Amino acid sequence: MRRLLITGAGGGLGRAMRNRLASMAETLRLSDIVDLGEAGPNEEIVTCDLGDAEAVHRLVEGCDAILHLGGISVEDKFSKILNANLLGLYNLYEAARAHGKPRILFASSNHTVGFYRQDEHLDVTDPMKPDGLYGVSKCFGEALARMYFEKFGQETAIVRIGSCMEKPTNYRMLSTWMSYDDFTDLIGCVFRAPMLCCPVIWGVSDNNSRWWDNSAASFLGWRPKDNAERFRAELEATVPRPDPDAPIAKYQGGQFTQDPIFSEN
Ligand code: NAI
Ligand code: 15L
Repeated sequence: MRRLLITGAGGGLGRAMRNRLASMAETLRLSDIVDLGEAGPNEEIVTCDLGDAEAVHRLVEGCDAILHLGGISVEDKFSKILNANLLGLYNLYEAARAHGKPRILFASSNHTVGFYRQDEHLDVTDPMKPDGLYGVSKCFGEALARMYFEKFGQETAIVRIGSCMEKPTNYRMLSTWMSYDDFTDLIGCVFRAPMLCCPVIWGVSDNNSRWWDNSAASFLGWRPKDNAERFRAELEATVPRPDPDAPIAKYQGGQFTQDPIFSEN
């Protein structure tokens, strides 16, 4: 790969992936609205608001692949979600269409299905049940990706990430956690696959208590190696058990199901 664009490179996942993906392409083009520091030897840094169509066109030009992590990543005011996650995604796909249709990995979220209960097991054919406006924006993103695939042949891996962080920090994450190493391997599988199309993939490690069935994506050859179970004893020693009726113990989306609709004022 000559040039891999990473949007949202200044966020939690972007920062974790920056070094890990350094060898995946000759050049990493890193983009965000926040400061990304100095460019490394094989890096280019581009400050770009995803809501700015012209800037996004310049950002995408010359890229062979896009890891799209940029955007609002939690519940927030609708105007902010609208700019970054809806308008921003439209801008990204229009730019990709104009510049050779580089393959895209879209960071979707478990919050597209947050209102399923934790005792339900899902595959990618189950209807969406978003748990807030953030989740709805990811449903929009998944639909947009699918439309660009059907209409223009634009390939996207839609990855419904569970909780991708250093380690699980609550009991729910024993089910939803994905390690940085497993995500790195998944990114490699997505960008190396001879044919991708537009699959939905659950971004989750090989956790004993996971809720999501990834068999429809087995063609990618991604075999997550980590398991959140190894953190169970540490959690039990440090984190109190939640009330079984509390949202964090009841719904797959956990606390997001209880977030208010934020006022614009
Ligand atoms: P984050 O919030 O730490 O990073 C997102 C980055 O996007 C930030 O650096 C922010 O400055 C940038 N951004 C926001 N608005 C922007 C705009 N208008 N234009 C350009 N850049 C903008 O989020 P995180 O945790 O790194 O997640 C990355 C992606 O993965 C997000 O799309 C998130 O929704 C998704 N995701 C992450 C999960 C996780 O466990 N970390 C779980 C599910 C989905
Ligand atoms: C997400 O979609 C968020 O971006 C992330 O911050 C986590 O909260 C994650 O889901 C989760 O559900 O744990």
